[in-house]
Amino acid sequence: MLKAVLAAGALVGLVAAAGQASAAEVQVKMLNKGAQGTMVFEPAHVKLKPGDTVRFIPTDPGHNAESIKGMLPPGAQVVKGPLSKELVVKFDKAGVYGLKCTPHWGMGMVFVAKVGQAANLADAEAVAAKAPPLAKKRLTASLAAVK
Ligand SMILES: [Cu+2]
Repeated sequence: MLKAVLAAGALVGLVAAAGQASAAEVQVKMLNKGAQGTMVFEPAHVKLKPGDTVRFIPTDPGHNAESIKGMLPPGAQVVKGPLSKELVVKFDKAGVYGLKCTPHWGMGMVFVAKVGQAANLADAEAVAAKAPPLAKKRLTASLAAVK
């Protein structure tokens, strides 16, 4: 009996280890109002491993997720999701990624993902510095948070 319990425990351990090795999915809500204010991605920043995905969920309609020009690693795919639709983005290449909601860029609706080592962090910070004031504020905070 004890032997069987130990075997079952070992099996659970193996399954858990396999789960950690495979890609993870993070869910990000697109909201009119969240804990950090109006027009937000929630969470506003995440740390990922290469191959992980983010599912952008249109909890409130009228939002999307689009790559911010110059805020993605060299060779990474530019994304532009449709308004009010769910979008799943796979982050294959290491680096820092900035995304925005197209209609609410000026209101600071931005998102940052750091995947593995962020070799392009200085470039991303330079882009953030030139963003509209609210976007700049949130991008700068998120870039600092994932550093
Ligand atoms: Cu929006």
